[in-house]
Amino acid sequence: MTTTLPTNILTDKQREIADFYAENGYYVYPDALSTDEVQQLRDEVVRICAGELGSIGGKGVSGRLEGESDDELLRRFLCIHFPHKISDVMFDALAHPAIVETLTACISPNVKAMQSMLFIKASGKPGQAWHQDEDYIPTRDRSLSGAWIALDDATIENGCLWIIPGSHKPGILWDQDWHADKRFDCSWESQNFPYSDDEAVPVEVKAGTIVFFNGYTLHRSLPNVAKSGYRRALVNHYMSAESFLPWHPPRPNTEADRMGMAKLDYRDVVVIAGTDPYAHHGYETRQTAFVRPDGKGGCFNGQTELEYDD
Ligand SMILES: O=C(O)CCC(=O)C(=O)O
Repeated sequence: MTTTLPTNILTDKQREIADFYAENGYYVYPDALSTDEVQQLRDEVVRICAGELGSIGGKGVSGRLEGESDDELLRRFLCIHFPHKISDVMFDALAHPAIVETLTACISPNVKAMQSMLFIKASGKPGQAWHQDEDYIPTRDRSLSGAWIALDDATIENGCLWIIPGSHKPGILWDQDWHADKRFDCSWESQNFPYSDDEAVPVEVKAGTIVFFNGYTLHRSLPNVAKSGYRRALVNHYMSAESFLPWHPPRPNTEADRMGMAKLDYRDVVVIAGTDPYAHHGYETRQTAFVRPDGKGGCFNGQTELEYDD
Protein backbone atom coordinates (compact mmCIF):
# COMPACT_ATOMS: atom_id res chain seq x y z
CA MET A 1 0.00 0.00 0.00
CA THR A 2 1.29 3.47 -0.78
CA THR A 3 0.30 6.52 1.18
CA THR A 4 0.34 9.91 -0.48
CA LEU A 5 1.29 12.58 2.00
CA PRO A 6 0.46 16.21 1.34
CA THR A 7 3.36 18.50 0.54
CA ASN A 8 3.77 21.50 2.74
CA ILE A 9 3.59 24.83 0.95
CA LEU A 10 3.79 27.45 3.65
CA THR A 11 2.41 30.96 3.58
CA ASP A 12 4.71 33.85 4.53
CA LYS A 13 2.97 34.02 7.93
CA GLN A 14 3.53 30.29 8.50
CA ARG A 15 7.22 30.68 7.66
CA GLU A 16 7.54 33.48 10.21
CA ILE A 17 5.76 31.37 12.82
CA ALA A 18 7.93 28.32 12.07
CA ASP A 19 11.15 30.36 12.24
CA PHE A 20 10.24 31.91 15.60
CA TYR A 21 9.13 28.56 17.00
CA ALA A 22 12.29 26.78 15.83
CA GLU A 23 14.47 29.46 17.40
CA ASN A 24 12.62 30.02 20.67
CA GLY A 25 10.69 26.81 21.31
CA TYR A 26 7.38 28.63 21.56
CA TYR A 27 5.09 30.97 19.63
CA VAL A 28 2.33 33.28 20.84
CA TYR A 29 -0.65 33.55 18.44
CA PRO A 30 -2.85 36.49 19.56
CA ASP A 31 -6.58 36.65 18.75
CA ALA A 32 -6.56 33.06 17.53
CA LEU A 33 -10.06 32.55 18.92
CA SER A 34 -12.95 35.00 18.63
CA THR A 35 -14.75 36.27 21.72
CA ASP A 36 -17.67 33.99 20.85
CA GLU A 37 -15.40 30.94 20.57
CA VAL A 38 -13.85 31.71 23.95
CA GLN A 39 -17.28 32.13 25.52
CA GLN A 40 -18.47 28.85 24.03
CA LEU A 41 -15.50 27.07 25.59
CA ARG A 42 -16.06 28.80 28.95
CA ASP A 43 -19.71 27.72 28.94
CA GLU A 44 -18.57 24.20 28.15
CA VAL A 45 -16.19 24.25 31.14
CA VAL A 46 -19.20 24.76 33.44
CA ARG A 47 -21.18 21.99 31.73
CA ILE A 48 -18.25 19.57 32.06
CA CYS A 49 -17.70 20.35 35.75
CA ALA A 50 -21.44 20.17 36.47
CA GLY A 51 -21.46 16.65 35.04
CA GLU A 52 -23.91 17.61 32.28
CA LEU A 53 -21.83 15.78 29.66
CA GLY A 54 -21.40 12.64 31.71
CA SER A 55 -19.51 11.72 34.80
CA ILE A 56 -15.79 12.41 35.01
CA GLY A 57 -13.53 9.80 36.52
CA GLY A 58 -10.69 10.29 38.97
CA LYS A 59 -10.49 11.21 42.61
CA GLY A 60 -12.18 14.62 42.39
CA VAL A 61 -15.92 14.96 42.89
CA SER A 62 -17.53 15.82 39.58
CA GLY A 63 -21.07 16.99 39.14
CA ARG A 64 -22.81 19.95 40.72
CA LEU A 65 -23.53 19.64 44.42
CA GLU A 66 -26.92 20.63 45.85
CA GLY A 67 -27.32 24.43 45.66
CA GLU A 68 -23.81 24.99 44.35
CA SER A 69 -23.19 28.15 42.27
CA ASP A 70 -21.09 28.09 39.08
CA ASP A 71 -18.28 29.79 40.98
CA GLU A 72 -18.33 27.27 43.84
CA LEU A 73 -18.44 24.46 41.28
CA LEU A 74 -15.48 25.68 39.24
CA ARG A 75 -13.35 26.33 42.31
CA ARG A 76 -13.36 22.61 43.09
CA PHE A 77 -11.32 21.71 40.00
CA LEU A 78 -7.70 22.46 39.22
CA CYS A 79 -7.50 20.42 36.02
CA ILE A 80 -9.59 17.95 34.04
CA HIS A 81 -7.78 15.60 31.67
CA PHE A 82 -9.10 14.55 28.26
CA PRO A 83 -12.18 16.85 28.17
CA HIS A 84 -12.40 16.18 24.41
CA LYS A 85 -13.57 12.67 25.29
CA ILE A 86 -16.89 13.99 26.59
CA SER A 87 -17.30 17.36 24.90
CA ASP A 88 -17.86 17.98 21.18
CA VAL A 89 -16.88 21.62 21.67
CA MET A 90 -13.50 20.59 23.15
CA PHE A 91 -13.11 17.92 20.48
CA ASP A 92 -13.67 20.47 17.72
CA ALA A 93 -11.14 22.81 19.35
CA LEU A 94 -8.44 20.18 18.72
CA ALA A 95 -8.52 21.14 15.05
CA HIS A 96 -9.07 24.88 15.39
CA PRO A 97 -7.87 26.57 12.15
CA ALA A 98 -5.20 28.58 14.02
CA ILE A 99 -3.81 25.33 15.46
CA VAL A 100 -3.77 23.61 12.07
CA GLU A 101 -2.15 26.67 10.49
CA THR A 102 0.59 26.78 13.13
CA LEU A 103 1.36 23.11 13.59
CA THR A 104 1.44 22.27 9.89
CA ALA A 105 4.17 24.92 9.71
CA CYS A 106 6.08 23.93 12.87
CA ILE A 107 5.68 20.12 12.96
CA SER A 108 4.62 18.45 9.73
CA PRO A 109 1.79 18.57 7.18
CA ASN A 110 0.49 15.50 9.05
CA VAL A 111 -0.47 16.16 12.65
CA LYS A 112 -2.19 14.03 15.30
CA ALA A 113 -3.47 14.99 18.76
CA MET A 114 -3.19 12.65 21.73
CA GLN A 115 -4.17 14.70 24.78
CA SER A 116 -6.27 17.57 26.07
CA MET A 117 -6.20 19.15 29.53
CA LEU A 118 -8.51 21.78 30.93
CA PHE A 119 -6.94 23.97 33.61
CA ILE A 120 -9.40 25.98 35.67
CA LYS A 121 -6.98 27.19 38.34
CA ALA A 122 -9.15 29.41 40.50
CA SER A 123 -7.51 31.99 42.76
CA GLY A 124 -5.51 30.19 45.46
CA LYS A 125 -4.73 27.16 43.30
CA PRO A 126 -1.13 26.05 42.78
CA GLY A 127 1.01 26.23 39.65
CA GLN A 128 2.95 23.55 37.78
CA ALA A 129 6.67 23.18 38.51
CA TRP A 130 9.41 23.28 35.82
CA HIS A 131 8.97 20.45 33.35
CA GLN A 132 9.19 19.41 29.73
CA ASP A 133 6.05 17.85 28.29
CA GLU A 134 8.16 15.20 26.61
CA ASP A 135 8.77 13.91 30.17
CA TYR A 136 5.18 12.73 30.10
CA ILE A 137 4.42 12.09 26.42
CA PRO A 138 7.32 10.23 24.77
CA THR A 139 7.34 11.24 21.10
CA ARG A 140 11.15 11.24 20.88
CA ASP A 141 11.11 12.85 17.43
CA ARG A 142 10.99 16.33 19.02
CA SER A 143 7.69 17.11 17.31
CA LEU A 144 5.61 17.19 20.51
CA SER A 145 3.84 20.52 20.77
CA GLY A 146 1.38 21.98 23.26
CA ALA A 147 -1.31 24.45 22.17
CA TRP A 148 -2.26 26.40 25.29
CA ILE A 149 -5.55 28.20 24.61
CA ALA A 150 -6.17 31.07 27.03
CA LEU A 151 -9.80 31.22 28.16
CA ASP A 152 -9.07 34.12 30.54
CA ASP A 153 -6.51 36.88 30.37
CA ALA A 154 -3.42 35.20 31.83
CA THR A 155 -1.26 37.44 34.01
CA ILE A 156 1.68 37.02 36.35
CA GLU A 157 -0.76 37.52 39.23
CA ASN A 158 -3.18 34.78 38.20
CA GLY A 159 -0.49 32.27 37.27
CA CYS A 160 0.39 32.60 33.58
CA LEU A 161 2.90 30.33 31.88
CA TRP A 162 6.63 31.02 32.21
CA ILE A 163 8.90 29.73 29.46
CA ILE A 164 12.66 29.50 29.09
CA PRO A 165 13.19 30.55 25.46
CA GLY A 166 15.50 28.28 23.48
CA SER A 167 15.51 25.58 26.16
CA HIS A 168 14.18 23.04 23.64
CA LYS A 169 17.33 23.25 21.56
CA PRO A 170 19.63 20.73 23.29
CA GLY A 171 16.91 18.07 22.96
CA ILE A 172 17.86 16.75 26.40
CA LEU A 173 15.36 15.53 28.97
CA TRP A 174 16.58 16.87 32.30
CA ASP A 175 16.28 14.62 35.33
CA GLN A 176 13.24 15.12 37.50
CA ASP A 177 12.74 14.94 41.25
CA TRP A 178 9.58 14.90 43.33
CA HIS A 179 9.42 18.45 44.74
CA ALA A 180 8.13 19.65 48.09
CA ASP A 181 7.41 23.20 46.98
CA LYS A 182 3.94 24.24 48.08
CA ARG A 183 3.63 26.75 45.27
CA PHE A 184 3.16 23.86 42.86
CA ASP A 185 0.74 21.03 42.24
CA CYS A 186 2.25 17.81 43.57
CA SER A 187 4.36 16.44 40.81
CA TRP A 188 7.88 16.04 39.53
CA GLU A 189 10.16 18.97 38.81
CA SER A 190 12.97 19.18 36.24
CA GLN A 191 16.34 19.67 37.94
CA ASN A 192 19.91 20.66 37.14
CA PHE A 193 19.24 22.21 33.76
CA PRO A 194 21.73 24.86 32.61
CA TYR A 195 19.32 27.82 32.80
CA SER A 196 18.37 30.07 35.70
CA ASP A 197 14.88 31.20 36.67
CA ASP A 198 15.98 34.71 35.58
CA GLU A 199 16.05 33.54 31.97
CA ALA A 200 12.35 32.63 32.06
CA VAL A 201 9.84 34.97 30.43
CA PRO A 202 6.25 35.36 31.65
CA VAL A 203 3.75 34.71 28.88
CA GLU A 204 1.01 37.19 29.76
CA VAL A 205 -1.71 36.91 27.14
CA LYS A 206 -5.29 37.92 26.45
CA ALA A 207 -8.12 35.40 26.37
CA GLY A 208 -8.33 33.92 22.87
CA THR A 209 -4.54 33.75 22.45
CA ILE A 210 -2.89 30.40 21.80
CA VAL A 211 0.61 29.77 23.15
CA PHE A 212 2.36 26.98 21.26
CA PHE A 213 5.38 25.35 22.86
CA ASN A 214 7.74 22.54 22.00
CA GLY A 215 7.72 19.36 24.09
CA TYR A 216 11.34 19.94 25.15
CA THR A 217 10.78 23.59 26.15
CA LEU A 218 11.12 24.10 29.91
CA HIS A 219 8.04 25.81 31.31
CA ARG A 220 6.16 26.25 34.53
CA SER A 221 3.34 28.30 36.02
CA LEU A 222 3.15 29.96 39.44
CA PRO A 223 0.12 29.87 41.75
CA ASN A 224 -2.92 32.01 41.09
CA VAL A 225 -2.56 34.73 43.73
CA ALA A 226 -5.32 36.97 42.40
CA LYS A 227 -8.06 37.78 44.88
CA SER A 228 -10.74 36.11 42.77
CA GLY A 229 -11.47 34.57 39.38
CA TYR A 230 -9.80 31.83 37.40
CA ARG A 231 -6.98 31.34 34.94
CA ARG A 232 -8.68 28.90 32.60
CA ALA A 233 -6.74 27.33 29.72
CA LEU A 234 -7.42 24.42 27.40
CA VAL A 235 -4.13 22.71 26.55
CA ASN A 236 -3.99 20.23 23.69
CA HIS A 237 -0.98 18.15 22.71
CA TYR A 238 0.09 17.14 19.21
CA MET A 239 2.88 15.47 17.30
CA SER A 240 3.91 14.50 13.81
CA ALA A 241 1.69 11.71 12.45
CA GLU A 242 4.76 10.09 10.87
CA SER A 243 6.10 8.94 14.25
CA PHE A 244 4.87 6.15 16.47
CA LEU A 245 3.83 7.15 20.00
CA PRO A 246 5.10 4.64 22.60
CA TRP A 247 2.82 6.04 25.33
CA HIS A 248 0.96 4.03 27.99
CA PRO A 249 2.45 0.66 27.01
CA PRO A 250 0.25 -2.32 27.74
CA ARG A 251 1.00 -4.44 30.80
CA PRO A 252 4.08 -6.72 30.77
CA ASN A 253 3.92 -9.96 28.80
CA THR A 254 1.63 -8.49 26.23
CA GLU A 255 2.31 -6.36 23.18
CA ALA A 256 5.34 -4.55 24.64
CA ASP A 257 7.18 -7.85 25.13
CA ARG A 258 6.08 -9.29 21.84
CA MET A 259 6.76 -6.27 19.64
CA GLY A 260 9.42 -4.35 21.55
CA MET A 261 8.91 -0.76 22.67
CA ALA A 262 10.14 0.65 19.35
CA LYS A 263 7.10 -0.77 17.59
CA LEU A 264 4.53 0.40 20.10
CA ASP A 265 2.14 2.97 18.73
CA TYR A 266 -0.53 4.46 20.97
CA ARG A 267 -3.61 4.79 18.81
CA ASP A 268 -6.03 6.88 20.87
CA VAL A 269 -5.23 9.81 18.60
CA VAL A 270 -7.12 12.31 16.49
CA VAL A 271 -5.68 13.34 13.12
CA ILE A 272 -6.15 17.09 12.77
CA ALA A 273 -4.22 17.77 9.56
CA GLY A 274 -3.01 15.87 6.52
CA THR A 275 -2.86 12.10 6.40
CA ASP A 276 -2.11 9.42 8.98
CA PRO A 277 0.41 7.00 7.44
CA TYR A 278 -0.62 4.45 10.08
CA ALA A 279 -4.38 4.72 9.62
CA HIS A 280 -4.31 1.03 8.73
CA HIS A 281 -3.22 0.31 12.34
CA GLY A 282 -6.69 1.46 13.35
CA TYR A 283 -7.78 3.68 16.23
CA GLU A 284 -8.83 2.87 19.76
CA THR A 285 -10.23 4.45 22.90
CA ARG A 286 -7.79 4.25 25.80
CA GLN A 287 -8.70 7.37 27.75
CA THR A 288 -11.73 8.86 29.43
CA ALA A 289 -12.10 12.28 30.99
CA PHE A 290 -10.84 12.43 34.58
CA VAL A 291 -10.21 14.96 37.32
CA ARG A 292 -6.56 15.45 38.24
CA PRO A 293 -6.10 14.95 41.98
CA ASP A 294 -4.61 18.27 43.08
CA GLY A 295 -2.92 17.21 46.27
CA LYS A 296 -5.79 16.76 48.69
CA GLY A 297 -4.65 14.00 51.02
CA GLY A 298 -1.48 13.85 48.97
CA CYS A 299 1.88 15.48 49.05
CA PHE A 300 0.91 18.71 50.83
CA ASN A 301 -0.76 17.19 53.89
CA GLY A 302 -4.10 17.94 52.34
CA GLN A 303 -3.30 21.60 51.79
CA THR A 304 -3.92 22.76 48.25
CA GLU A 305 -5.77 26.01 48.67
CA LEU A 306 -2.82 28.26 49.33
CA GLU A 307 -2.98 31.03 51.88
CA TYR A 308 -1.43 34.37 50.92
CA ASP A 309 -0.83 37.47 52.98
CA ASP A 310 -2.44 40.63 51.66
O1 LIG B 1 -1.36 25.92 32.52
C1 LIG B 1 -0.53 25.64 33.38
O2 LIG B 1 -0.55 26.15 34.49
C2 LIG B 1 0.54 24.66 33.08
C3 LIG B 1 0.38 23.99 31.76
C4 LIG B 1 1.49 23.05 31.49
O3 LIG B 1 2.48 23.02 32.15
C5 LIG B 1 1.38 22.12 30.38
O4 LIG B 1 0.36 22.13 29.69
O5 LIG B 1 2.32 21.36 30.16
